[in-house]
Amino acid sequence: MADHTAETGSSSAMLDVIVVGAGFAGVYAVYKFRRLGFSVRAFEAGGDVGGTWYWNRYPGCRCDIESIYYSYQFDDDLQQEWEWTERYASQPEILSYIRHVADRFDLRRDIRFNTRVTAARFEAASGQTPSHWTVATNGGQTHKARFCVMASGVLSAPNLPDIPGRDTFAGKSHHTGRWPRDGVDFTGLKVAVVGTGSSGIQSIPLIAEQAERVTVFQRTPNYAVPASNRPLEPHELNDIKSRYGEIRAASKKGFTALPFKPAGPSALGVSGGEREQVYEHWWRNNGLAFQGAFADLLFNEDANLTAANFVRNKIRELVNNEEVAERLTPRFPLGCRRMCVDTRYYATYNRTNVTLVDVSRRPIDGIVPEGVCVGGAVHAADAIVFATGYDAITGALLAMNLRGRGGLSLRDKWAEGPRAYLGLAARGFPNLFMVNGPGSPSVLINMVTGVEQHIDWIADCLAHLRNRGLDAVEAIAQHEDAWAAHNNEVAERSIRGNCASWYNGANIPGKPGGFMPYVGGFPAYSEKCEQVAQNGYEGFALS
Ligand code: NA7
Repeated sequence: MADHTAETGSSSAMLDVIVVGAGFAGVYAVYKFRRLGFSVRAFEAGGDVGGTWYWNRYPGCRCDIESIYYSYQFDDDLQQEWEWTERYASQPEILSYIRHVADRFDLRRDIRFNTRVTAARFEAASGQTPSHWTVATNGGQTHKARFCVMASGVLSAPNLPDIPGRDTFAGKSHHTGRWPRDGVDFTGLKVAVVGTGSSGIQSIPLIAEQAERVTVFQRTPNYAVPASNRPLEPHELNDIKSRYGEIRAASKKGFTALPFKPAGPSALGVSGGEREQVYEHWWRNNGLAFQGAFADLLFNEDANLTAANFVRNKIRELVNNEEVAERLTPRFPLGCRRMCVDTRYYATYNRTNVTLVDVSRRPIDGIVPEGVCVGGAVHAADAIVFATGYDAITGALLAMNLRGRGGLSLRDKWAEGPRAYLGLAARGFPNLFMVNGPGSPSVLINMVTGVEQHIDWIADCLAHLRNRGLDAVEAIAQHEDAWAAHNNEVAERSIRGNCASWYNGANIPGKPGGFMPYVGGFPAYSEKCEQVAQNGYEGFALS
């Protein structure tokens, strides 16, 4: 399907809402705001809807949340008519789904594609002009809207490490998050893969099947559990559809907005044999939810160790070469960095055309025309895959040069680390909302459910302002601080707060620290948001 053309011409008309991004969040935002009678326009840097699923076309790219959950629930006809074909949907299928949603609700007419927002500035009310945002796009155009909704994605600003000589490489190199539309043929090539996070773990087995040789450069090994992907049988899908309401309701009660219930409150409260049985069952069946097999796995180090050791043993069983197995074995607590789901990842290291190079102690020295240098030795490569991740959660927001009240830049406000009340709004930035901003559960939960909750909350807030003839909404400092303190406190209670990871910005040199996503779980978070709304938007100044 052809991409859409870019935005042309500035607009002097004052819109109600500008939405930045047309991934799952932006697409739903356009639908929702339009439905409530707000004038809305979205700007999207990509050539079509999809966000993450538009850009990430690397081999093996697949969602790590099951399709039947990783989908919208706002329209029952939509969820009844869409037929997921696999337990975990592949990137092409998710992209088709979101395109279908855009077609079905005729959303594209309010989205400008190939249009990147380069700056946005808040203008206080003056005379007859209400307070508003002026938004600049890459063609030099400007647009005005009373409200801005940043649906710009949390894993959308790629991290391409500054490795000396990167631009001298003679072959082609690709970041997994900017994969060519027509794919890449690795047949007969020597391929270097840098990075063993989710994108590396998903792509390495498929690249290894095609390429002549694959050399994987691993700085930190990660825990991966089997996805156990398979086709969804029609009878399963029909059963799900007949109970969708019930399934969605149960999901909203789940800590991660998924309907999994732990096998017990504590991994330490059952016998060793019973625990192994539970782990074996969850390992075989539940993918990412493995880390919730017992309720205390992410809160108690001793409990966590039992699950970590279970996976470590699995790695030793799956990888024939003991030394390679050791290198692939993570030493940090399970779940403290984003866990991965895999399909034949560990077994791929049993192939004779795959080599694992440990760059944890001795980093990559540089890239030369012929390949990748480590410890003075050149590992020959015809192509490099950078599976090196993202400037997560804040990267896309900070790239937009946002300026709030009095010209305050978001970068300055967040110089010591990001803070946003409920992860939705930052003091000094009136009428600007973030979807999945720092301080919201975002990447720790089923993101589609999180996105719907955020957009619904923002839409209700705008309707509240409209009904009362109000002009502006802004987070109050004391509430923003209290939320940041609460966020830190729950992160400290959790195992997740204990590692260097992209959750706390450690993957980006110079990025200020602090655990960004809210660890308190979806039910507690959504209840808090509801309470805030019911109390007349407590913690926000309305004017
Ligand atoms: P991740 O999970 O951030 O993984 C990036 C990987 O790249 C990780 O293994 C990094 O090692 C590695 N990396 C980054 N820079 C370098 C350099 N300079 N040298 C060697 N290795 C490097 O990104 P993904 O795209 O895999 O996954 C992102 C999320 O998308 C994922 O969690 C899912 O939610 C979907 P490090 O760990 O920093 O030592």
